[in-house]
Amino acid sequence: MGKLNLDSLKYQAEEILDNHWIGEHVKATDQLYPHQWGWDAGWFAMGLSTYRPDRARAELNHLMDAQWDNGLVPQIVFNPNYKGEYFPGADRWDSTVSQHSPSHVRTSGIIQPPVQAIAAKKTVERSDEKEAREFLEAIYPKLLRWHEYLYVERDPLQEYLPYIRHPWESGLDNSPDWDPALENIDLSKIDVEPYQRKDLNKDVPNEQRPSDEKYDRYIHLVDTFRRYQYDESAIYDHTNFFVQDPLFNAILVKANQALASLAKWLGEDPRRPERWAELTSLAIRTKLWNNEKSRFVCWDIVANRGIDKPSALSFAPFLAEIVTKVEAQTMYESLNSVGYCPMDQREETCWSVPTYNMHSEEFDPDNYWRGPVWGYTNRLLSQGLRDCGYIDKARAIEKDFLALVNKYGFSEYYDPIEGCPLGTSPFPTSAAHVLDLLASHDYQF
Ligand code: 9WN
Repeated sequence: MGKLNLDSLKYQAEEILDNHWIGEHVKATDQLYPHQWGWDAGWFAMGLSTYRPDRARAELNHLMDAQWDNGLVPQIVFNPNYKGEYFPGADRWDSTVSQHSPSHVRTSGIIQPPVQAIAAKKTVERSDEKEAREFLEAIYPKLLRWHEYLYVERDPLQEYLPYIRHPWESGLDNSPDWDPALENIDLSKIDVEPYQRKDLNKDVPNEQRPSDEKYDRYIHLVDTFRRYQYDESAIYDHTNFFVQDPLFNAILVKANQALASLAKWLGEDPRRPERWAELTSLAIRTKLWNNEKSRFVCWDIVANRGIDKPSALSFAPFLAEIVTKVEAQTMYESLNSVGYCPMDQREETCWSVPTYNMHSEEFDPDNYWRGPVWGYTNRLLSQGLRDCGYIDKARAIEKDFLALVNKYGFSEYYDPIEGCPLGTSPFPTSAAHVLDLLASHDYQF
């Protein structure tokens, strides 16, 4: 591996975010995703806060301004200037059918992992005190409402494990984790209303994107949510994709902890988010740990069974230090094994962390979330490993991501064997990951 010029990476990353800044927020990408995305907005704020905290605050404010009055923070806030460029767009979602959606802006009717409180905490820490306070006083109640929505509307079993009801809500759209639960939808009995994908034949080869068969299921879910006017209990009665995801919930634990410390900073009572964090940690450990396989799994609520897949997502509970020392060591050994590119298998024969075990049948090095290395998962896992004391492994994962970016540019994802860039490029979220990483640690590579 050539020497890493970290100053140059930082400069390039800032330039990408600046070039995608459209006045109020970062455009997720020029062609493929020309709107504001919920969890990307959080990651952008983490990156922006390292050099333009004013923009980090604006990014989060723009997203939270599109919050629904039941607390939902949308996966997409549509920009009317790019109407027709993304599918499913504002018309297909038609958020106006919900009594809860905002009237000044159009959004999708699903969510993404709740990273925003974590981003708000970093933004506050990197802002001047006066601006931080003004920002936080306005955004704190919205963040609290957002978490409350998850516990009230998304947890009908009252287990403190909010569900996702669409694979896009995980952020890891077509991970094999969702395949069994998507099978609950019997396509032979459904006429999906006609649609035309907008992600194909663009700047990304079609084989790197999810299949048409997956899209039929994704769009069927969207159409059903709209038909039931985004009423959560009607959706629960009439659809059958409901999954408790360890990654989503580990992020929620971390976000609750961030919210609790923001509450203290403001002089508010931190006990609600603290309690949520404790109860969700406990629920992940009790319900989602598969003792036989020694790993965390997703839970399919409809089939009432665990979905046991060897994906990067199964290591997520590192993130919130949910594991015991013994479980942590078992998970570490698995994460540092040949299926996920161990530390001693170097240089450049593989790159960590593949999003799916490379020795599994369903592994695909080039297809989206079915194998490639992504910044989001690298960032989350390395943070979790650091928190659990696995510093060398965390640094190896961070170094791999920085080296991939250094060698191939700021791509959306990368082939874990060849290392080559995949998806769209430049990808501003990868730039944000790099900036936050460089601001968080001192590296001597
Ligand atoms: C659907 C914006 C988003 C990311 C997701 C990533 C991809 C969208 C799509 O792009 O998903 O949300 O159309 O494929 O999977 O993680 O937030 O960058």
